[in-house]
Amino acid sequence: MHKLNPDEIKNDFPILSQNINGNRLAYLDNGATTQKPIQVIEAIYNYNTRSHGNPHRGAHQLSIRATEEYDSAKERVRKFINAKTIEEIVFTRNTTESLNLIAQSYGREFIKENDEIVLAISEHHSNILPWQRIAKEKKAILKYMYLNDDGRIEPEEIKNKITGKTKIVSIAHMSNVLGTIHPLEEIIEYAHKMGALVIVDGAQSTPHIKVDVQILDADFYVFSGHKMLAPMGIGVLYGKKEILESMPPYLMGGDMIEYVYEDYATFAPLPYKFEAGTQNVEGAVGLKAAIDYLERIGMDKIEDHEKALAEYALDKMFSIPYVNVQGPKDLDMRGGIISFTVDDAHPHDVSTILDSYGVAIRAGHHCAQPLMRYLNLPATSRVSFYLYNTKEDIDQFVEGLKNVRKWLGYGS
Ligand code: C6P
Repeated sequence: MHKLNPDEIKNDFPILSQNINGNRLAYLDNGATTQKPIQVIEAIYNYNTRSHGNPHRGAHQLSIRATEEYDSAKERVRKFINAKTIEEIVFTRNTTESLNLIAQSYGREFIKENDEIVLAISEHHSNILPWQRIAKEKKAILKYMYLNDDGRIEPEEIKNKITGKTKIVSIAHMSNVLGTIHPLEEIIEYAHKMGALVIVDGAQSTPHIKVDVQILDADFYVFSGHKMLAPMGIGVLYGKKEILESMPPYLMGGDMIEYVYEDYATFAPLPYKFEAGTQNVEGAVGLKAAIDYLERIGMDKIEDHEKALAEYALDKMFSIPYVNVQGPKDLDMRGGIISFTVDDAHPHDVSTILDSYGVAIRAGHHCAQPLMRYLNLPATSRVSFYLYNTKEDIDQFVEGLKNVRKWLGYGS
């Protein structure tokens, strides 16, 4: 199997060819959002110049074309994650909306007093706040699986926290802070044995590793288009058909109904029951083009490439005495996200200094304050890789990193 060629791939991304602060741009903030290849930009342009209309609502050609584009994007997503039918694919705005939909629909309907909801302490706020709200409303109990010193969940922790009272386990496939890939197979198997449903936040995994929802057997799997080369404003909620069917609608409005009477309504079949209001067709078109692009390169190659970049970066970072890398040491347990701190330097300063070297990274609490508190850190700096990143990007980052303490007035 040939490796992917990131230099060739980079040519497809116009934004990456510019200089920032007099330096070539090394874009290492892919955990926050990714850039778009010309193929995605052109697909959106073509849609807007040939096919734009309100889908499912007109008999005229543009409405029909918009409907076809929207539905074919849904089929493309179904195939990408190997869902059984498009009834299991709901388009949302993003991961956040997908998680809120599940909590507000499934949670409101089925969670009862003293039921337990289990999360990992490493969750993004989007996978904590919706559950805090439901737990408070229903007098349910929120429990967390904690991490070991290596940033991983131990098998005993899974068995200690998931019990016969657990109704929901909601966990990220990959942590957006530590890059940890959580042991989903074990968690899902055990949770199902205990009678709980499992929701997987795939915001940081779907763009980078092959996901097969049938093999995984998660009950829900959610992700955002903008972290996988597509535009902002389009996200996905996968749910098993029989579970989605048992859930009430989340938002009420146009296109999610069957019949509306003065004081009651019946609802459209799946997946439209969960898609109230005018849909983001150009987002769906962009997502389809993004999936075409990723699959043309090959998800296996993308994963291998990012692992190689992580290994290359970690090697260099471990050799700098004042750089402290967070998360698993073992490459098999992590993806292409590396959080770190620099002695005597605030992560925001690290990020600002690196920006002057043309290196884009993220710093802060990464919308994971409970994890930061658990790690006893106010914030971290974070690099996150994608298919277009090169060893040259990492060399540029490491070069800047070695200068951070000098900028702040320390000798080295
Ligand atoms: N994390 C980051 O820089 P939205 O904003 O809905 O597309 O994604 C929310 C979200 C949910 N779960 C995980 C694991 C995530 O990483 C994110 C987004 C970005 O880490 C922005 S805070």
